Amino acid sequence: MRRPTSVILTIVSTLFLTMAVYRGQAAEPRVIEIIATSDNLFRVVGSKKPVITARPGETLQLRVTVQAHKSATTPTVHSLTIKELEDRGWNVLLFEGTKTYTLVAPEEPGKYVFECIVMCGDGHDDMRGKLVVK
Ligand SMILES: [Cu+2]
Repeated sequence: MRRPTSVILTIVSTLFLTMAVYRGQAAEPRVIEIIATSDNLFRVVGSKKPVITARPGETLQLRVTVQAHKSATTPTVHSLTIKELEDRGWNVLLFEGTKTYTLVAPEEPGKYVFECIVMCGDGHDDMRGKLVVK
């Protein structure tokens, strides 16, 4: 016969496992819709300015749509780069079409500029936005 302590341990660990599964489901990463427009600008859907707001350490799903250049003779390529967070994955090459990238906001509150670092043509110098962590 099993000892009462092991029965209790089994029940407690099952409970914790169940809670972990539920919390995982509740914490589905937020989806942020971003458009890299045909005139080389970032738009964040639902926001007047290209600003992403996140909580410290929040996991984000960036759903990025890249529109083809107006006079596209070569494939359209951009990047979404935060220079100070490059080593944490915030440097993705963007190609025409829609793709989702899972990235984690830094733990340090602040404003971080995201920008395109691929010379994409007119508008490139203004192709940026802000990640606001608070
Ligand atoms: Cu560019």
